[in-house]
Amino acid sequence: MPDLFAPDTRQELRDGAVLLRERALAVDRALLDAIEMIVAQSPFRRMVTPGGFQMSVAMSNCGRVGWVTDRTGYRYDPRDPETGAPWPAMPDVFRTLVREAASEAGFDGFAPEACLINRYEPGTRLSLHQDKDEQNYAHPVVSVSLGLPATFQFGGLKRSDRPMKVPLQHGDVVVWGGPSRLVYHGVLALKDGEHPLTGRQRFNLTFRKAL
Ligand code: MD3
Ligand code: FE
Repeated sequence: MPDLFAPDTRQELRDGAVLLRERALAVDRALLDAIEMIVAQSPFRRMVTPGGFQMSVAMSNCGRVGWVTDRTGYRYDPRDPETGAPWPAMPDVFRTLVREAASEAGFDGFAPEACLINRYEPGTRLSLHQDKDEQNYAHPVVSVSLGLPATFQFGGLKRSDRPMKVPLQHGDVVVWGGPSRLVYHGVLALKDGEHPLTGRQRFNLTFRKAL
């Protein structure tokens, strides 16, 4: 019998997009410690788009390849262009969480080789875009939010489709698969605040099967 009073931790945002509220809470400190280790090797940096604009989001990566942008375009690169070294390895705590969350959303065996780490500070935003630099859209994208809350926007397959707004909070995990894999999405300017674990920052981990 379904428990009518159970908190609705699992929410289908649209076709193929499943929000698992607070799914990462049990490992939040381990995730933040791992981010700290990663950015000690490959520091956060604000990359430049092919159009010549500097992004307000600061980024780093871990895993076999990392997402980068510069004047020549977007790509997945096995090396950090800033250091010339391979990206730090993907920590087991990332791998396990994301594999389990994907499975709960209906995608068994999700083994991403890329993890993009986004850092937001008050005022930072990410304009509407599609994630299209991967080889195979049959795999989902999984995102994990940590720290200050943000308002996430997602629309449809056309930029002109009116976006919906969803608050994403500390510990929330979203799995974007199937018909949702190519929807336009973005993040509104981060409001100022103070989070007990991250201070005036929000981090977002985005896991992709890139190759
Ligand atoms: C829907 N990151 O890194 S997470 C990105 O909060 C990105 O930093 C945002 O968009 C952030 O590309 C949003 C939620 C998300 C991530 C990837 C998606 C939603 C997505 C890919 C396809 C569809
Ligand atoms: Fe994206």
